[in-house]
Amino acid sequence: MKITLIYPGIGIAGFGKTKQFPLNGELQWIQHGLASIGVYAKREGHEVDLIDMRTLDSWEQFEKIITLKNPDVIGISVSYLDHKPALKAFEVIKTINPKIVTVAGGIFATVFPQELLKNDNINHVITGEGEITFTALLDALKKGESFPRISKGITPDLDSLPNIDRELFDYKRELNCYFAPWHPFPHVTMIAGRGCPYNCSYCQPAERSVFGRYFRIRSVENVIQELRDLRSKYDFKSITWWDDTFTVSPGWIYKFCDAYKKEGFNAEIAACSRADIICKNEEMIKRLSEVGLNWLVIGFESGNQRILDLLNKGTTVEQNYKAAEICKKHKIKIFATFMLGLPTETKEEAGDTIRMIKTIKPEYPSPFYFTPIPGTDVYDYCIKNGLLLREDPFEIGRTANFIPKIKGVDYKYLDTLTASLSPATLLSRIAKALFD
Ligand code: B12
Ligand code: SF4
Repeated sequence: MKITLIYPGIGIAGFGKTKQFPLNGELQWIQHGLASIGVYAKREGHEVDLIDMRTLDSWEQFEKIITLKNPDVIGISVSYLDHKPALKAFEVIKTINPKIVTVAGGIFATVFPQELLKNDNINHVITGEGEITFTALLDALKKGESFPRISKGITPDLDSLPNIDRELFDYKRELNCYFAPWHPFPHVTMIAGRGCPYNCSYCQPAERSVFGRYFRIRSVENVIQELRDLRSKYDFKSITWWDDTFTVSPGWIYKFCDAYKKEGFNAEIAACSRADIICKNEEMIKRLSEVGLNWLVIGFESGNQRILDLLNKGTTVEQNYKAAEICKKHKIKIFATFMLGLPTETKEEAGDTIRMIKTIKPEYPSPFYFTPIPGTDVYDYCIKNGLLLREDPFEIGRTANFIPKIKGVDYKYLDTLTASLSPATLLSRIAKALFD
């Protein structure tokens, strides 16, 4: 069967920006989900290619490509940010050839499948992890068998999945686009595990509706064999780990560091962690820094304990400050995310966050105005209390910007507060807002 996967990542920037902004990762990095589904289907004997809509110039060009390819099945990854172009793509496909079987998956499809089931241009919706069930659908179609309109993806054993097929995308774009400022090229992104054991209310339960309640991680051997393969193909010099909390299992990290060193890898590493994990595992952080970790993304979120508790973050203000000290001690640069303008946040509480940013002085400060993400507990709170400012409840816009998001927040005051931050912070604020 001929399968085309589509990454509709033009929700913010629109068509035709990839060449103009080679260092904007949102325009360049591959999407692991589609690269994983694609390679799995290929392994089972299907012919798979991919359209990355970010590289196209117009809907006319999209139409031409679909007409030319005329595949049997098209699978589209649907996120909130890209759900409009995704829906339009389904419509265009069905206008060109109603016989092409269309499949929707991804986080939007998982959290709000009923929104997609309403749409006649979509034949099947697969929720959760797609590798096994998408391929089962292809096998059924090949045999002329029926398949349910909606199915829940079977959770795969991560070690049994083939290495993702990065070259379904134009991979040189990711090789030449770092995540952590000034990381050397070639750069690759990696994922070791899926799921997160924490329960932050601005993130869950949406995230675990895709990956389940439990954190799963590939074996160290499995990860190392992928890195070996990437080294022989691309000789990479930096890695960004997309795992939500790369450092969640210290035992795994120690084993990984030993294997990474023994295999002679020396790429610089960026990964995500949490303040509480860093404070409880300073030795682990030291070990990671010894093998090349030089950037940690830490969601400090707030400098106020009531707000941290409201977010169910599971961390303390003291841990935020201490985690930053530990990173500095071990020469790890901090990519720090903060949220301002949360429901019920007072001016004093927002001030605590600004003070924290000024005290910690992260190398890359990323403070933004809180965006309620559909499928999360805080989003439900905002809906229940009529706080959303936007009319379309699925239109989240960019999280990384400074525009008003919810009612009851004095954004003018927050603008004044954030204006007092360092030029570096303001620069990152401008850079991040480029496409708004
Ligand atoms: C890496 C990442 C990014 C990168 C994206 C790089 C890229 N090109 O993919 C960057 C930094 C650019 C980014 C941006 C954003 N992100 Co982001 N991101 C992630 C992160 C950490 C990893 C994504 C990933 O690779 N996961 C692993 C793969 C294997 O999973 P997957 O993509 O979901 O795919 C599986 C299933 O969804 C399904 N599936 C996916 N597509 C399809 C298609 C079909 C046909 C089928 C059948 C199945 C299927 O099968 C796949 C394999 O099992 C996730 C958190 C997470 N752990 O997933 C957040 C996450 C997805 N991001 C999130 C958000 C909010 C954003 C932004 C809106 C932030 C912003 N800038 O404003 C944007 C939106 C970008 C967009 N175009 O949608 C949220 C989404 C929350 C929600 N409820 O929707 C998440 C869950 C983080 C969080 N915990 O809150 N992100
Ligand atoms: S914000 Fe991070 S730590 Fe919290 S639940 Fe989401 S992925 Fe897990």
